[in-house]
Amino acid sequence: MSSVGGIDVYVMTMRPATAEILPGIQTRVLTFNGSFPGPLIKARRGRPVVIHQRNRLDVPTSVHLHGGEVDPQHDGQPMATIAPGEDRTYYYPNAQPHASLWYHDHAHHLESENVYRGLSGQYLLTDEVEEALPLPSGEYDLPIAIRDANVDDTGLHYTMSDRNRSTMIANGKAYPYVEVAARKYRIRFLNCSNQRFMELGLEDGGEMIQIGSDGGLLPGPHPTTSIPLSAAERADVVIDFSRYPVGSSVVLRNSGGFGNPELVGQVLRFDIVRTAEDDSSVPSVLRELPPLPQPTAERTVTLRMDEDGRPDPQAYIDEKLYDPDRVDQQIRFGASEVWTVKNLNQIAWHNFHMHLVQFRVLERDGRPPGPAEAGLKDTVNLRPNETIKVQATFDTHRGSYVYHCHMLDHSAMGMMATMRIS
Ligand SMILES: [Cu+2]
Repeated sequence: MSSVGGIDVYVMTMRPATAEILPGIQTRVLTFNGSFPGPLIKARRGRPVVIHQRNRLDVPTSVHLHGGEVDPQHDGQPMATIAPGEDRTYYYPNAQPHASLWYHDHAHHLESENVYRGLSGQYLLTDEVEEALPLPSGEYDLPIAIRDANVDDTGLHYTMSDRNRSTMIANGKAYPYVEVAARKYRIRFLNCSNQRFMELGLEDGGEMIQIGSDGGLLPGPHPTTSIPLSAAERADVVIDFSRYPVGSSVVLRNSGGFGNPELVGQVLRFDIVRTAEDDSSVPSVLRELPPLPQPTAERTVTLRMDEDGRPDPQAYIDEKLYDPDRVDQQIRFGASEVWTVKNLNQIAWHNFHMHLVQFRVLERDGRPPGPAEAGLKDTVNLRPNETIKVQATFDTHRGSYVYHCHMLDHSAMGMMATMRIS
């Protein structure tokens, strides 16, 4: 990274590399700068980031900053691809409040496989609101990206909607041991799976304090023993390891999604290896969210995929396959809209992600959302037959953006649409 005139400039090369996902076995993956997952980027509000992306893979790519408020030409749209051998420069203004963002491939029909093979990384945007709080920071602020994969000593195997992605991978390693001090840590969980729903918890049922979600800090801390995370969602939690003796361990478990619990149930092991000073704390008020404006429009969106066992299932928004040449929603710049989103499937889970905006969850099946969904969100989970209401305000950028299911196997099957803000 170099800094030029108040802008942080990065050069990233997307290229094949090998990673030691399973101990002692080199697996071919797709990377940013040879790193699996991609390099962590730290950004600060008011300080733009420019990333020169060089595509040295043999497939087209498009790099999307998930949760970022950016101009359409820098949003990494499905059709705005970087051909193999070509470069593209992305400009991220970082004008929005702090948030735990991530970047990943979004090339049309290829995003599912490209992300699966490794094209994703975390991007932590901070601001003065967050920095003023006494939360654990520096080496005690730990980003952990979790995903599943079908991987063995012959490689990383991709097939659409594979139910055999039974190896859990945290920060690029299967079941790693993470050394921690006996004190509080802030952990930024990202579910970067293609489609796995996760339910994360400590094996001893120990408390975690959720302090943030997709769009930054929650209004107040939420003590819990279980963190549900659908694909692309983030949870920011504080875990106090001082309750464990030095020399002991605690396993982070997953109880969500398909597969043999003996395999998909274990994510990583925290090894408590030393004591450390701790002057951090979790305040009872974390941030103040702006009041919701009076809505100016209401829309309904339906999600459905073929689930009758046909050989080549497709997935739809409002019963239509994604067509990059079609505008599905026309939105007035400045509007604040309530979107009712319904999962029409009886078996399949989905989730709902809008580019450009951090929205608020108003209702889940007619009830107010739980404390974990009380902050700013860009992705929400939808169980079969579930309906959610969200409110989004479109007052930052004009142009066309997509919204889609973030189970990337589903978006690649067509569950994506376009909104135009003008
Ligand atoms: Cu879906």
